[in-house]
Amino acid sequence: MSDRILDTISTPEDLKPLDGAQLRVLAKEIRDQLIDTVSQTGGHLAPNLGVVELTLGILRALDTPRDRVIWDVGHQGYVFKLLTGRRDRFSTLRQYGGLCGFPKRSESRYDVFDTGHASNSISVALGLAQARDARGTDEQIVAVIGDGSLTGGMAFEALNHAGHLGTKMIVVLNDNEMSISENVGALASYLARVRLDKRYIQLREAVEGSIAKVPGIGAGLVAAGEAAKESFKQLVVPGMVFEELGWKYVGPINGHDVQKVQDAITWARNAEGPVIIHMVTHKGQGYAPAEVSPDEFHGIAPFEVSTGKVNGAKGGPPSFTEVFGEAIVAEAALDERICAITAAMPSGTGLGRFRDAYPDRFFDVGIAEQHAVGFAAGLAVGGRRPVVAIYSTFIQRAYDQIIMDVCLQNLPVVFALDRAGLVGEDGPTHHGVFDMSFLRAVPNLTLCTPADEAELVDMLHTGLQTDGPFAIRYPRGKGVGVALPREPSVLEAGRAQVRRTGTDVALLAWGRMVGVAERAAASLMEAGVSASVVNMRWVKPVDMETVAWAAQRHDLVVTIEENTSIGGAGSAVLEALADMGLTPDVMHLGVPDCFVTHGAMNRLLEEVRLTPSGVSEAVLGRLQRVSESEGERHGQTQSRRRAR
Ligand SMILES: Cc1ncc(C[n+]2csc(CCOP(=O)(O)OP(=O)(O)O)c2C)c(N)n1
Repeated sequence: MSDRILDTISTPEDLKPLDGAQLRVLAKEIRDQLIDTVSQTGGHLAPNLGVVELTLGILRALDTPRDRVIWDVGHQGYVFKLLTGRRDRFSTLRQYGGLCGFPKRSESRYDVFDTGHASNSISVALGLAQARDARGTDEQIVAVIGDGSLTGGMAFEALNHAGHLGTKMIVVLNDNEMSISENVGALASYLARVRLDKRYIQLREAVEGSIAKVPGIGAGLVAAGEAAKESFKQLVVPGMVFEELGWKYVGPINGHDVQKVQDAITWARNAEGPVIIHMVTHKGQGYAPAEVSPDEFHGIAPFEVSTGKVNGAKGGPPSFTEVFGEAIVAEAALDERICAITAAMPSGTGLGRFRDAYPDRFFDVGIAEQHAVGFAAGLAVGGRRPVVAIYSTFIQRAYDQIIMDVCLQNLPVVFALDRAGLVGEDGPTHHGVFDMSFLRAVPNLTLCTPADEAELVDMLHTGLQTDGPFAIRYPRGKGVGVALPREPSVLEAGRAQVRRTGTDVALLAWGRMVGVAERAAASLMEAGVSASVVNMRWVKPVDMETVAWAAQRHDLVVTIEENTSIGGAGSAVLEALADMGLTPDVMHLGVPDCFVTHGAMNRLLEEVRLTPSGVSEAVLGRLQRVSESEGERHGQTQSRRRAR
């Protein structure tokens, strides 16, 4: 029998009788559990280690699930999951069929909102608070947002709106000075001043105390009116920026002290209007390797607990991300106009070397994808050659800026869209399966996808030589192991590469699906079906000539893309066929019209049948149906003839 306190916590109510000593033991048990599980499943370790006491304090002060907690991004919600009835399933975290790595309403009634993309929690909380007021109920609404996520425009927009409405709600600002990497921006510097400058706090206490005590002066100051009071406050009150926006500011508070967290929330729940509580925490708290490298342990693959080293064989081909990171440094050496922009993900997008080599040409704009694209547009108008490196899923935030700020004006901005396609354990909030559909609708944009890492180098080079918007989408994970070009080449836009010529079926594939098509062709061959394989390379412009060749020389044309099957590369082929008046038998394979769950990448590719066997079975099934229906037609014709 376990004697862990953690094993006695079935609901947050079980936390309430615990005393300070028991809470400290529980916090240690939670950290051990987090480390143990995430070392096996991989996941967001450092953010969760940093919010153990903060989560305990919130849950003790509130009455959940009646009171509502919204976790911004949601990657720091593991502790919440452990304490809200999901401890027994915690080992299934991020596994196929197991607990999601982010809040999920379908998983628990404690999860109020499915999050994954940053900076929307205050908006959602405000909506919930307005709905509560309209209903006339009195539950508390709490958004927990990190200092990194507070850099996102949506968070500012919501602060602005809520401050104006004066709606009762609580924002817990979890300030650990880190986004994934070090947090950036003027607001981060402001928070640092508030956090670090003890003089603010001492001065505030001293001055507030003395004003109250000295007869005449304190009263005189108040009598001098609001203006004097406000300018005086500005000097001495931390968090004045928030106060000016209509929020009550509380803090800074030690977010590793459960009692202090609990007291602050309890105070805020009785206050009028919107309250922001500034809590200071340490990312990675309690596990030395994560404390030393909180960025590496932000999201980590399975690792060895004693050393903090990631498991698995080193070596093998470099990842697409690494190849991009090297290629852009090489390009920048030859063209001083080239700039690189990341939205808070310098290492995730492979820009670490660029940042070190060209600090003046490197911009981390914070979690601000819309601004990143608008900013790139300005750079381009000013004669620079910006490369915006953003994951496929997060560029969704900047669709309007892509259309209006970049493409309408045909500006030379290169979009390097990493993590395109399925991404595995992070699940539906992170799969990059829409970009081909929403990007190919935009005029002036060229859109391509490399089948291997060598092509990525050439495509980046091609993009930088192109006088107009250019997007490259490439997948998470390792390349296929081909040699990289010594000198990158310019590829002809809209020219596909035929990799194998057959007679029965044409497999037209994009990106990582080219390798899948090649393997499918090999197994089709064994089944007596001869397949051509084309690396289509370009989504826009699509290669009309090759599409026509495929249609005219094969019984069946099959399109294969790691993107939603709606409106993507396969649709481009269908449109091309329609435009050319060609009507071959076509099969259209892609991610089905649903949100694909989380789990190991291979498992997910299997689920959507984008594997060699999935493709070959689909092709054989179709050929079989075609021959059966032809047989039927043939049979009908025969019997009609006989009847005549
Ligand atoms: C729109 C969007 N862009 C980028 C990301 C990737 N991302 C996930 S967490 C994170 C940093 C969040 O920092 P913070 O809010 O301070 O939380 P912490 O991890 O420090 O607790 C980033 C950039 C995202 N989830 N959503």
